[in-house]
Amino acid sequence: MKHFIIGAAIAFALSTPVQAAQQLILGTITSETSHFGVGAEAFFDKLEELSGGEFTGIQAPAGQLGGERDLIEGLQIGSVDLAMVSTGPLGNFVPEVYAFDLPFLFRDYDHARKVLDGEIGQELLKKVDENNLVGLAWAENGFRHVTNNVHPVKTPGDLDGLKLRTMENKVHMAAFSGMGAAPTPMAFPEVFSALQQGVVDGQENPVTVISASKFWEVQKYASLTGHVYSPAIFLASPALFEGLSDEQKGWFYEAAKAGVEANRAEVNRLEDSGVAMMREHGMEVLTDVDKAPFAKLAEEASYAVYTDQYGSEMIERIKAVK
Ligand code: EAX
Repeated sequence: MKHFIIGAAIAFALSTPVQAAQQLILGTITSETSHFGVGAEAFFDKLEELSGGEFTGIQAPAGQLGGERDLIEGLQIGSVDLAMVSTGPLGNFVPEVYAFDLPFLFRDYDHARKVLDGEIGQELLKKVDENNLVGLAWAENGFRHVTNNVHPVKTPGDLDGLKLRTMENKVHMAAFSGMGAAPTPMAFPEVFSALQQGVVDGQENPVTVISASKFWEVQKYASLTGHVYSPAIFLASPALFEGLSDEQKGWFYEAAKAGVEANRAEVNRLEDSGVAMMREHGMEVLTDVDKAPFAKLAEEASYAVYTDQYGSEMIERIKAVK
């Protein structure tokens, strides 16, 4: 079953009083068929199944309800029921989560998924819950790569002076300043037009987002720097969640697990096919990037953003997960 509506229908759904908590809206900022959209569909399918139809839901995709920061603020005040967002702006609300945004910390997808699904991930979900949000499960955005319109990025020197859109994330901004770029934080819904108009030269996102957003229409060069593993997260509003019974809450946690499974499967699919798709649409994609010089500069410039406040124990724990 399709669980998304667009445009005016969103306003109608938001304004139409429905039987309490019967129809829920889940906000994302990528398309309804993206790795987030696929996850949201699986979430609602499972929630409907477990609740025997007591809970149904619709996506508000592609930034219909604003950027990720807006979605998180909406969850906190109760104007948004559910959201599936990257951790980009989440550190502004739950600073401990910045640990997951540190550049070149995660070795690969297997390492990242083991950390997020293990005790460290559970610990940080509890930190999310302590900040007027409900963390249902860690999902996945993907390893982030640099794209731009000026020239191929082979070495950090190629980043010198590039105006690069980043998420509203102070770890990422510090990392790119350290690598020589000029980081420009911006909410995702503004990125495509900013690239089109040349307000920024480039941006950085996983293959999943590059393909879902058709960035090849406004970006010429891509370099698979893989500089950050970008988690995502299923979030619920405390206003919604606190009104549920323990059994009903269990349905939401189970539905989020089903959503993560579908989301990660889509990330795997796009990681396999995304580079070819980017090339088919005219992008020049550099795949054999020497990451070491990028990692040195990025770590020197950004790890202190986290360790100054929390020390390096969590970093060592994450590295120790095999
Ligand atoms: O959540 O803002 C970003 O670049 C995010 O990676 C994207 O919106 C997916």
